[in-house]
Amino acid sequence: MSETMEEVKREILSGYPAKVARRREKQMVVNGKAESGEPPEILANTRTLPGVITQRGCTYAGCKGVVVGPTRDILQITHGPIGCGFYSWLTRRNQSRTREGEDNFMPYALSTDLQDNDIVFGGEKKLRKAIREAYDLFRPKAIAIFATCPVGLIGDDIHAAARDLSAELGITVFAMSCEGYKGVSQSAGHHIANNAVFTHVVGKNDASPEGEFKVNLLGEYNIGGDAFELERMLEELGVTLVTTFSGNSTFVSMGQAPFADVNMVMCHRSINYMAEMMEAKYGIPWFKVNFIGAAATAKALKHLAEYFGDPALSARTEELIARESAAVEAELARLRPRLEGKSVIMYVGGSRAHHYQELFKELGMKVLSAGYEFAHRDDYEGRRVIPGIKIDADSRNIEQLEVGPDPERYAPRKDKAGLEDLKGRGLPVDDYAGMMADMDDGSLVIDDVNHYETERLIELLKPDLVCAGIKEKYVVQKRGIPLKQLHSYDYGGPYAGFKGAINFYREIDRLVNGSVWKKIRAPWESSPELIGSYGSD
Ligand code: CFM
Repeated sequence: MSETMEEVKREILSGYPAKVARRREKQMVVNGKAESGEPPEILANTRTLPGVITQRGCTYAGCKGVVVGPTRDILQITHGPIGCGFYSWLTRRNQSRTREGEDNFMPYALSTDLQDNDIVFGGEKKLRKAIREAYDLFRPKAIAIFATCPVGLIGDDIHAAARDLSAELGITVFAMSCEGYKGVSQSAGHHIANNAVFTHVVGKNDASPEGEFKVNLLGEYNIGGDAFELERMLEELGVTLVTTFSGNSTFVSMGQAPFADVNMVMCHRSINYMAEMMEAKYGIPWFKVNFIGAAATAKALKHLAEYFGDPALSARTEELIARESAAVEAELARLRPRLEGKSVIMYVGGSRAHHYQELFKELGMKVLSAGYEFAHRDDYEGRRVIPGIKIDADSRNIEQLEVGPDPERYAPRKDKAGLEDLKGRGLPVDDYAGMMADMDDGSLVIDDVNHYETERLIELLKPDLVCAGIKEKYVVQKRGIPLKQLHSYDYGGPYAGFKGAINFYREIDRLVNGSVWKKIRAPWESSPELIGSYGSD
């Protein structure tokens, strides 16, 4: 198969001018563990070539939309022209459940609505006025300010405004210089948000949560209710979820994060900075989990029980897994025969293109090709490559916080020997092995896939299903191939945990075995072809 994939790759690259082909070649890799047993190197986290229709989003999207956005009681103000605020208004399906007496500002979109005049004469005064106005209206515990592109260009000092207003109002006000152009993708925005939340929110609440086993869940954003499903399981196990970063979270719960015994990291890409900083400052270790897929969920829960090493917790965990797996098995027995051998290609974000492969494996489906939009080499090849990653001007642009042990609160939860022992038993402590290790040799791994490549891949690989997002959806479906959105879940979900797995199996069966796709005729199949040429030809 690797030979055919090399051919597929060559064929796609042949459509490019030589310079573009040379660059894209490094971002399209046929997977194989070769002699070393390690996956091949891929080029990632670099600028998208001008003119290419990428799937990526901007730094502001990663900061506001992804990491800080789901925290319901932080009032969030976009400093910029109205478009950025408007288009990030409730567009990501991060759900939240407000409890009695709590604030929920998520339905609102607040923006300073910068005008030409502000661009010329400066928008800082307007921002200060907006913060005061928002405070008077909502009386929040915390306000977060997000900069959009023009703000960085005109040089408004949003951090000075935040400091002054924090002192004036007596609440937490913090700002993030997350201008859209700050990085090569939304990934830079994740890092900026991690830094700000770690500095201004984490550890700012001294009320210790109750519970024998306390955990934080990092990199889970409660899309389609995924986090609700995980909360349910943890509660049944008697494990206290101190906070999630940041699905269904609050300013209050994030403030308590340092009380946790361990951090479980779901989406490594968006939150690994937070995991590392919390370990350095408070001594909380982290391990990688994947709650997408029934087997992966069982593994993650077992790892959690092993971390605590408590026999009663282990017994409860085994019971829960046995109980919930029965329903999963029954559904698989029904649906696997209908899906076995079908193929899928998937290009999503910075973690789901990996996580969702578990569910397809359970269905007996084959992942021919997969890729991330904006992940880094470690998300593909594993964290062992981090020391060798070249720091370029774009990544140097993003502040790397220097974090050391907190003089009062640093308390290693496990000693070195304890952590080594856990690693020896297969717990991915402080580690992520990346996507390629889990993919077949000969599958095609693509970073920052673009529109042209997606079309060519469909023609050449003829997959039964494509997984991507809204930008790709209708182009693919008009060709008579179902597309499952793995960002928004197409208004479905949850897909995490055991119950989520069942939801997903059913959805995939509905899509792949639906008869509607065969009835689709693209307009060009019945209309005469139009042929044109350039005047210069
Ligand atoms: Fe992490 Fe995410 Fe993802 Fe992501 Fe995103 Fe997302 Fe995503 Mo869309 S934090 S990297 S920046 S798992 S919004 S909830 S689905 S691209 S794969």
